[in-house]
Amino acid sequence: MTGIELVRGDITLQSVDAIVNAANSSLLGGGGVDGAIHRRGGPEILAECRKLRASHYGKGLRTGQAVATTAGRLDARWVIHTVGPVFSGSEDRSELLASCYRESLRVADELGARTVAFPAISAGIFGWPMEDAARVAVEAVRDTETAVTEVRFVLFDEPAYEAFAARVG
Ligand code: AR6
Repeated sequence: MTGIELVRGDITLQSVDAIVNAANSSLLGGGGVDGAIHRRGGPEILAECRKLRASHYGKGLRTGQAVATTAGRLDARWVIHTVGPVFSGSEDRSELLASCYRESLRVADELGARTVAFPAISAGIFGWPMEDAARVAVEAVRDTETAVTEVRFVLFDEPAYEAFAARVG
């Protein structure tokens, strides 16, 4: 069974098998968690992302999909990059957001990762309201069959932590 842990803090400081990155389809880095992961993880991560782009994702990694690289200097074995949907007020994109969690766990299973840290995907630059991002995240993890034993949501600030705590109970 998968246990859900909540931590308030910086995901780049976690010791886990895999750290999930809220990336963009270019896989070439950005702001938010993505920037922090590449900064602390070092250039090895970007080098692998570039290779993946050249070999498989010339058109970019699609929204809701996930792919793994080395974790470079982070205290983890892998970074799993996933692309969340940009929030839309007119269209329900929650299935794509749920897919980020499911696909990241599927990749984690392929790797043999047992402990996986997630940020609140799409809840920053991509504009998803935190309460709803937490609902989708927790439901998606609970609905996924996986050999991962611990999913750790790492929330950057108190409102994010509270939103997830309200869902996890
Ligand atoms: N540790 C944990 N959570 C963090 C950290 C950190 N070090 N830094 C930020 N957060 P975001 P998105 C929180 O914007 O919305 C990038 O440019 C943040 O407060 O990182 O999926 C990518 O390249 C928020 O709650 O990801 C994409 O272009 C949550 O992590 C785009 O941003 C997610 O915020 C992705 O946007």
